[in-house]
Amino acid sequence: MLPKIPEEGMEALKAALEKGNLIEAAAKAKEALERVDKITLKIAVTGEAGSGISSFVNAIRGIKDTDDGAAAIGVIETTANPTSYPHPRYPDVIVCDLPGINTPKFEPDKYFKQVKFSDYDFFIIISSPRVTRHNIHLAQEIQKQGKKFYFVRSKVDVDLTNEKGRYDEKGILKRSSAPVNRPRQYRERAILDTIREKCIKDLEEAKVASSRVFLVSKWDLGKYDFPTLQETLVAELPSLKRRTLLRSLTKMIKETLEKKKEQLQTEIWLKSLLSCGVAAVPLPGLSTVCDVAMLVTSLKGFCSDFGLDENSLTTLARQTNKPIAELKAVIKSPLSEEITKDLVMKLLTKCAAGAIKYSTYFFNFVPVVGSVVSAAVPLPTTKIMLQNFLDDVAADALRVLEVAMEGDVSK
Ligand SMILES: Nc1nc2c(ncn2[C@@H]2O[C@H](COP(=O)(O)OP(=O)(O)O)[C@@H](O)[C@H]2O)c(=O)[nH]1
Ligand SMILES: [Mg+2]
Repeated sequence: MLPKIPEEGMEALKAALEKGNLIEAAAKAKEALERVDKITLKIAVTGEAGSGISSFVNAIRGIKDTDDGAAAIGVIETTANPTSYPHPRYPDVIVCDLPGINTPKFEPDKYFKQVKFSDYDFFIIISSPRVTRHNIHLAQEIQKQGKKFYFVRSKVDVDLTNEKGRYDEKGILKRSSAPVNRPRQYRERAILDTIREKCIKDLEEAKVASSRVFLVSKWDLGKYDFPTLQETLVAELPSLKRRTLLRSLTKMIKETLEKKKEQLQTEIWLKSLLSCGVAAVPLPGLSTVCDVAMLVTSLKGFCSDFGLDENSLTTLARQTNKPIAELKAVIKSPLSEEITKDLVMKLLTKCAAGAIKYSTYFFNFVPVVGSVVSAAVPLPTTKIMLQNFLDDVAADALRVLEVAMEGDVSK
């Protein structure tokens, strides 16, 4: 299910991949990335219940809690199910009000499955008054999925009011509440900085430091970090969308290549049988040279099935404006041109050791093939070699395309 990729050109991309045409595939992928403005971004607002998730959803949409269509607020009226709201100014952005992670219906260990975290592209974690283990758990899960989040410390008005209570009308610290590290003079900025630093430190300690922390009060959206947060979000939206699109695209490419690999896998048995001479020449030993020649052809075939040859790479490098070395750097298997009889012999020797156990199993069950036992290259070895090679070229093709699409993320 890939709802975020604009449909145009997707069939062409799949067809190019099926043909092993990396050049066309990369071009189609680039075209898809250029349609970035058409993709919808789903932003999930999450956190512990009661920390102000729904209030934040209303705030970011620029509406009052009492307006029609506002998310329900309150200690009792907790959000029961994830609810989506379109962003009033950016219709391709959907803001989702998620239930709190610690509500009875949504237990922490099942939360991620229940609210389908994988469906969202970007997260905002609301936290107050302190960073809890649930907050950390949320951040870690988001990071695990390779997605980004902002950390919002809500209700800072409450903190400021509480702190203010420790100072007199002139802003001087009252004697009764004078622990060591409180400044004598009331200073709002210092209090806010302390809160922010504490959040950052807690997140860093939990190894989720890539986040940004914003201090917010729903009662004063023009103050603290809410304006900056809005600006940051708007500024980062295009690159967030690009990242999302690239992720979906890579997933789709991977699935298509995987399917292609599965199809080719069905041919492996046949190819190994043929190369061992069972189907072609029932004279073991005689066809050793022919066998290897045939394997050379098979491996070259896999390379061209996945577009891994000098010509394709040269064109791809030119088309994507990347040095060919950069594309080659991610390729682990030999290119079509590098496949020789010598290389095949080397690969077979490498696989032979691994095939011993398997061959015992195989020959017990398929006695008819027993006649090739004396052949220079036993059947399981051939099969394993072909299988390994196929796995490698499929993985190489994916990596090459990833490199080819790379530069488009940072734009
Ligand atoms: N003082 C203050 N109260 C807030 C703030 N954000 C939310 N609240 C209150 O916290 C309670 C829970 O808010 P709600 O948005 O429903 O939290 P949710 O359960 O996380 O969705 C409500 O009474 C809100 O008015 C804030 O920034 N400052
Ligand atoms: Mg709520």
